[in-house]
Amino acid sequence: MPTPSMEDYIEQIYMLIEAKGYARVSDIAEALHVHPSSVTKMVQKLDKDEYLNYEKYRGLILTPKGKKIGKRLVYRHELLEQFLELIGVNQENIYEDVEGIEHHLSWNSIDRIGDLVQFFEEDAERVKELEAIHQKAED
Ligand SMILES: [Mn+2]
Repeated sequence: MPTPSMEDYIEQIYMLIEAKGYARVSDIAEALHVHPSSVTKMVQKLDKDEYLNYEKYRGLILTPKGKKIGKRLVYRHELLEQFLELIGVNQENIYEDVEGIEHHLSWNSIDRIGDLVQFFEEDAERVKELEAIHQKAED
């Protein structure tokens, strides 16, 4: 299993490749607000653990194992954003909150949160009822 920090890198690399077709060390460093030398170090570790193949000057590609987990990590992030939005968390808190919790939930919890999001998505009335409770708590 990747560590939380490895997860952040795999997630970011997956998103960069999805968006641009490639992920450069400098792009990863910028996205994660870290120094390029930290990226190089982590990328070498991810290569060793077979999440990606890295060749200096030629760039990196995710292995099937890296792609599979990258996809799940991006799904997890998006699901948690959807969940927080659904329960009425203020927009300005959502991204940072997801970054704070995403690595610390089991996949069991993620899947159950997925069920809950689905429960609300299936019927807009349910969302309205939840909003009513939220409103009452705010009053
Ligand atoms: Mn994330």
